[in-house]
Amino acid sequence: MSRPKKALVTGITGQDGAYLAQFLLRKGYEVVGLVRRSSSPSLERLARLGVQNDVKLVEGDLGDQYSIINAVQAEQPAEFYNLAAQSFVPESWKTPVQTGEFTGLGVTRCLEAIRCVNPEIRFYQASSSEMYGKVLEVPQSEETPFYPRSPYGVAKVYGYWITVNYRESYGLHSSNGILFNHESPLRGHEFITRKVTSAVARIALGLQQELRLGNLEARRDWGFAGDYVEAMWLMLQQDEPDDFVISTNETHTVRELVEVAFRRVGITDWEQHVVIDPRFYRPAEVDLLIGDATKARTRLGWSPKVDFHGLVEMMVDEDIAWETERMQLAIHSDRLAA
Ligand code: NAP
Ligand code: F7E
Repeated sequence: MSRPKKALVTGITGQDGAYLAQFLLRKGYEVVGLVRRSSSPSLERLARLGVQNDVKLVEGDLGDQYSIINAVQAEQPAEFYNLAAQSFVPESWKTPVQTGEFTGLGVTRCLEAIRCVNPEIRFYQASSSEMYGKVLEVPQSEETPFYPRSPYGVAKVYGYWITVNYRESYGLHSSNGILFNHESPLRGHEFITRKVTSAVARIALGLQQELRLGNLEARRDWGFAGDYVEAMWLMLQQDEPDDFVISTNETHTVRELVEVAFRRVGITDWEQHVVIDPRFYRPAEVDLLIGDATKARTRLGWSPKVDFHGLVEMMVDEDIAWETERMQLAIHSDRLAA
């Protein structure tokens, strides 16, 4: 019997890392996750998908070249998925140097590890639609020039080009997935979709009154993370490395997102609950993102399964279930304490 393929995944504790780990395990892979040292690493997302005991964790940091070489040397994976990054756009104006260090230079450290240890390892880089920023074309495809609008977007442009460069300089099988926004019940609470769906759940349950937001007119092309990790894997199964846009080819405003989420819990006068707060506006905004994933559809045979309404409703429903469970736990522990 042949040995299972092994994949090394950075960012395994994040949203995409959890879904990718689950996807690869179902395909029969051995999954190794690179995690940075912490007194208590957060395995909550892996646990919510029921896979926390099925992945092996090794210590490493995108800021530390030696730790990545060490992990690659010890594990000898067939595939390397680089999902780790400082990924929250507003944070990148507060910590531009650190964002450049991890989100940008971190990619070179991964590629260097592959080049030094085993250039046959296939590499996936988590590139982003934020690279299009102040868009020069609508919709955006693999041919659209980049114009990033945040230190995060700038760092991702660096990561994109170094991935192309190692492919061209050293013949590595290194590919960029240019992923548009993708969300899920595991999304971090600071991102707009989860911020809205968790607040809507709490408002519906009487736990919160208002929701403070920034620009309601910004548009995004939102898909489901569970669908997008399949595209990452497909890229590494191709004979030749390449770059692919992954998107739904639909765009919606933040306002629509808010309306759909409140409607799910039967609230139509949502304006009563929403407060516009200038703190959530950005120094430079990305106004209109809409992807053209024709190349992924035709070459990879990939298409998204969950649409915008399905996604928002799934997230609201899971947040209601989650908040209800927390309330019940709190009541139970109060009773025990009494
Ligand atoms: P996420 O939930 O924010 O997860 C980020 C992951 O990176 C976490 O596991 C985090 O670990 C890890 N990390 C951060 N700095 C690190 C470091 N110095 N060393 C090692 N690990 C580090 O992000 P996501 O939404 O899953 O996104 C995955 C990747 O896709 C990111 O590169 C993101 O920029 C990119 N991307 C995301 C989207 C999207 O819409 N979700 C779209 C395009 C591209 P800790 O648990 O230790 O913090
Ligand atoms: O913002 C607007 C905000 O923070 C979406 C990351 O995964 O996707 C993500 O980056 C939009 C922006 O995601 C609030 O101005 C309004 O226009 O959910 P977000 P993002 O910045 O698009 C890309 C593809 C990535 O690569 C990133 O890693 O929503 N917005 N009011 C708000 N956004 C937030 N966060 N909070 C608000 O209150």
